[in-house]
Amino acid sequence: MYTTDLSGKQQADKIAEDPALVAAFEARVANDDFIEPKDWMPEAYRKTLVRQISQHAHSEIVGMLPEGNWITRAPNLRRKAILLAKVQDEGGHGLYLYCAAETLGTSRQQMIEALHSGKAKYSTIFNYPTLTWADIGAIGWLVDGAAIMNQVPLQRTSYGPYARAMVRICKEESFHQRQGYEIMMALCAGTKDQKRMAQDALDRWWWPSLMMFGPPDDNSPNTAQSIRWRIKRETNDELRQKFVDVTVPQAEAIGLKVPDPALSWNDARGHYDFGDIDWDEFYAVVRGEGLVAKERMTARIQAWEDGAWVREAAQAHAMKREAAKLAAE
Ligand code: FAQ
Repeated sequence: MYTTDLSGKQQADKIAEDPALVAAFEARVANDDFIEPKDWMPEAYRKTLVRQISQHAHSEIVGMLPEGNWITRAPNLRRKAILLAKVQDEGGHGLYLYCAAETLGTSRQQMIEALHSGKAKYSTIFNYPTLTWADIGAIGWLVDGAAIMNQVPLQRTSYGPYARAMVRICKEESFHQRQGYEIMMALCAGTKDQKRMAQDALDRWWWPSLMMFGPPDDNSPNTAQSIRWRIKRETNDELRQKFVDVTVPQAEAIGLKVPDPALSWNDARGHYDFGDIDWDEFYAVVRGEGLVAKERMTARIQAWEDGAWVREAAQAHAMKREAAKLAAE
């Protein structure tokens, strides 16, 4: 596991796992206090956070790629401007999240290296291709919709910097969700071919969107502990159910059919029942066997290398300013 750099901290850790410190930490979490970067925390809590926050950051950054492919092909100037702004927002989300993870003692460099070497995960959803313009609508509606469902509770996650980053991210994601749904509405109100494109996008993105919430609770190794630490506020299955419940009526409202023959409203439960998710597909994508996994990483590494001159220029500028400040003192 690449996560937190423990070098030079072994001694501190021995003291750190003092039961009195653990009890005080747990009492604060139980009291819904935020844990802040300088507070003592169990090493396993720190590692879990670095894992989740860095994976989240990588997802935002890799998530720019499927939509970025369509900036030059957006159907008009208005759609192009909106898509540009959305992709830029995702980049911003990645940056807030990398900053939040850095407060836990892992450098940005380590996290980026872990992504590029294939050690770090990012959301399975971004290993599916965007074949038509309707896919941009489906991503906004379903992928951002799933992201919000997962992220709203994270505004109350127990680690302060992560919770605060989520506030702005959620506001922007909800805007993204609406723009995606609006693209789908326009396509569904258009020609027969446009409506067919919208249905085809829903058919391809529905199941991968349900997979975004992670494995079922009885097969999720991290959920129970993360719920105890109040890192996660709701389980994978609870969030997936909420997503299905709000999204199905949205599909029906624009005349689209969710591609699940087992989908039906269950009056007794007050929820939709839905069909089995193909978990073999999910685990294959997690293992790096997604349809466009290789393309995504190649594009990501290329962008990183192409941007080297920007990072160098920014660093040279910062050093120049620092030198000027020192000279003036
Ligand atoms: N993809 O025990 P659990 C977005 C892994 S942001 C890949 O249940 P946990 C914005 C999991 O890491 C989307 N891997 O794990 C946007 C773990 O492996 P590990 C990202 C997955 O952490 C929109 C293993 O399976 N959002 O879309 C996935 O308790 C549009 C066992 O799983 C976040 O990251 C998956 N889908 O729960 C951008 C939200 N699911 O690490 C552009 C924050 C599970 O032990 C365009 N993260 N795995 O080796 C979370 O809420 C949680 O980390 C979960 C997973 C719910 C994703």
